[in-house]
Amino acid sequence: MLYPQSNAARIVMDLCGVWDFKLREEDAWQTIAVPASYNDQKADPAFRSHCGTAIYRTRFTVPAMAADQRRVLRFDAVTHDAQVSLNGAPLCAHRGGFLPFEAEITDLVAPGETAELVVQVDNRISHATLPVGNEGGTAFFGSDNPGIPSVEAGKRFQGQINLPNFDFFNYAGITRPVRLYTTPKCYIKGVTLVPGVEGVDGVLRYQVDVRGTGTVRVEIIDAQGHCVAQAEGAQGEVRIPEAHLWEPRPGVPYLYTARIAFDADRYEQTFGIRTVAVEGERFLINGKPFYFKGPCKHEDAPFHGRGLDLCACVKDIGLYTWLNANALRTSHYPYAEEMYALCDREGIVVIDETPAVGIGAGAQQNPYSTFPLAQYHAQVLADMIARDQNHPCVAMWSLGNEPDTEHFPQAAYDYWRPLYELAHRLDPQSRPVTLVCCQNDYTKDLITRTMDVVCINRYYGWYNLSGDLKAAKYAFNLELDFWQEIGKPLILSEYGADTLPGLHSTVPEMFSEEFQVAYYEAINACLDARSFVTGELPWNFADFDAQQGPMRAGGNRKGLFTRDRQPKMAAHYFKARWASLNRD
Ligand code: BDP
Repeated sequence: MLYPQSNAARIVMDLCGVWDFKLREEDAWQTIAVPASYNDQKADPAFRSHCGTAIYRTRFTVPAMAADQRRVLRFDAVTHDAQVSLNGAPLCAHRGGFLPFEAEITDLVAPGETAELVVQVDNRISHATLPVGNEGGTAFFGSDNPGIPSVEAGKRFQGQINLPNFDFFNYAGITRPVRLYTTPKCYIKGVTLVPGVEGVDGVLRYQVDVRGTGTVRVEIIDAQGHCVAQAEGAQGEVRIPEAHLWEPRPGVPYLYTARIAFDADRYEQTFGIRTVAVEGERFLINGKPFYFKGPCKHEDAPFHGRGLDLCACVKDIGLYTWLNANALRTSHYPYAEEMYALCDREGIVVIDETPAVGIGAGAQQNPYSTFPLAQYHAQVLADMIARDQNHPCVAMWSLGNEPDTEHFPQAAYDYWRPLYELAHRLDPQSRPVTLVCCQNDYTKDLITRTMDVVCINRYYGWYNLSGDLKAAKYAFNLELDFWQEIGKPLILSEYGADTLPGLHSTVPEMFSEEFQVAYYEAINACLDARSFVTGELPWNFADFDAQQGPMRAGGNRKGLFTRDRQPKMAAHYFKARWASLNRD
C-alpha cells in the first residue's frame, strides 16, 4: 500500500487533531488527541484499565477542488481492531493494530460536503489476536498462585481482564495519522522496486500497478536532482550507471527517487541501491560483512503511549547515531512508516517484525492446534511486506518474537516454516528471514535453526543465574558451542538487565547502573570470541511502559536510556564499544 503523497496530481489532507472520544456508548463525549494512544491522555484510571471498545468521532469537509479526483480515507494504524462508519453507515473494518488500511469514499461524500467519521476501536487481545492475549490464563509475570481457593476466587472477582501474553503496555486507540488523500481517476496503485548491482552499475527492476489506461513513464532521479535513467512501460529494468550504493552507517545512505508518471497521476518512490544476502556464517550488505549493532526499541513515550510522535522518532534515531549504532529491530510489531523513511535517510538497518509476540508462551497445551492463527498471521506478514518492501533500510524480516518452540517443537516447525517460505515468496527482494527465539531448551527447538539467521533472546545473569556473571558466561558459552555447530550467522537479538537510574554500587549488584555495564561486558566478551556472531541487540533502547506486576517497577527498566531519553552508564559503555568494535 503506497504511503500518501501530496504532489502536482494528488492532495493529502491531514485529519489529525483533537477529536471527540468516549470509552462507552452511554458516556458523554470528551476530547482526545489523534494520533496517540488514549490510555495516558487523562487522569481517569478507566482510560488505563479499559477493556473493550471505545469510540472516536470527528467531522471533515471534502475540498471542492478535489471534485474530479478519487478520494480515499487512510488509517495508518488503529490498535487493535477498527470499525469505521461514515455519516452513520458502515464504511470498513480492520483487524490488527500496526498496519494501514484505507477505504475509497469518492461516491459517499460530495465535494464541498461535510461528513461525520466515527471509529470504534477495540483493545481486546486473546489467543486469536496478534499480539497474543491470555484470556482465562495468568498474568505474564507472576504465577497468581494457582490452586489457592481465595486467589482463584479473587481472579473470578476480577471479572474480565485483558491479559497480555507479552511485556509491554497494551496501548490502544488511533495511534497513527488519519488522512484523506486524492488521486486522479486513472491512478498508480502500487510500486515495486528491486535494486541490484552489476559491476559499478545499479540495475533496478520495477513494476507499477495501475488502474485505468495510459502509459507508465519512470525517471530515476539522483540525490542531486539529476535524471540518470528513464524507462517506459508498467514493468521493466533500468540501468543506473556508476551507481552510488545505499550503505549503512558509517557509510553514506544514498537515496534515489523513481519519479513515476501514469496518465495525469504522479508518484515519487525513494529507494536505495544495495544488496542483502546471507552466505555461510556472514550477513552481507553490498557483498561486505555486516555486524548488527543497536538496541531493540518500542514505540513508547510519555503521554503519547504508542502514538506517532515525529519529534521522538528523530530524537531516538539521533541517539542511535550518538551510540554509534547501525541497526534496529522493530520489536515487537511493524512501526510507523515514517520511522522506516527516517532509517532510509540515516543509514540504520532495520529488522522488520510482525506483531506475532507471545504465541504459546507458557503454554500447557499445543498452542498451534488449539488457537489457529496461521491464516491471519500469513495475512499480516503479507501486508507488512507489501507496505515495507521498497525501503532500503529493511534488511531482514522477523516472523515473530518468542513463541513456544520447545514444548511442541514439531508443531512449531509446521507453523513457522510455511511462514518463512511465504516471506521469501512474497518479497521481490527475497531478503533473509528470521524468527526470534525465546530462552528455552535450544536442543529441542527444531525451527530456529532453519532460519537464514539464528536470532536468540537470552537473559543469562538476569532471569536465570541471576547476578552471577561468571556462571552466566559459563552457561552462555555452552549454548554458543551448540549454535556454532549449526553453522549459521547468529544475532543475540535481546539481552539486558533492569536498571534504576541513579542506583549505584561499588560492588555491581542487580538493578544498579554498574551491574548493567558489568552484565554487558560479561556477555559481550562471549560474543567477541565467536566469529559466527553477526550482531548484538541490547534490550532495550529506553525504559518503556509495561503491564504492572511484581517484576515491573514503573515499567520495564532495561533501557540504555531512561524513558525520557537520558543516558544510563550502559549507554556510554555501548557508545564507546561500538565506536571501536570492528567486526564488519
Ligand atoms: C523478552 C521479551 C521482551 C521482554 C523482555 C524482558 O522478548 O518483550 O520485555 O524479555 O523481560 O523475553 O525484559
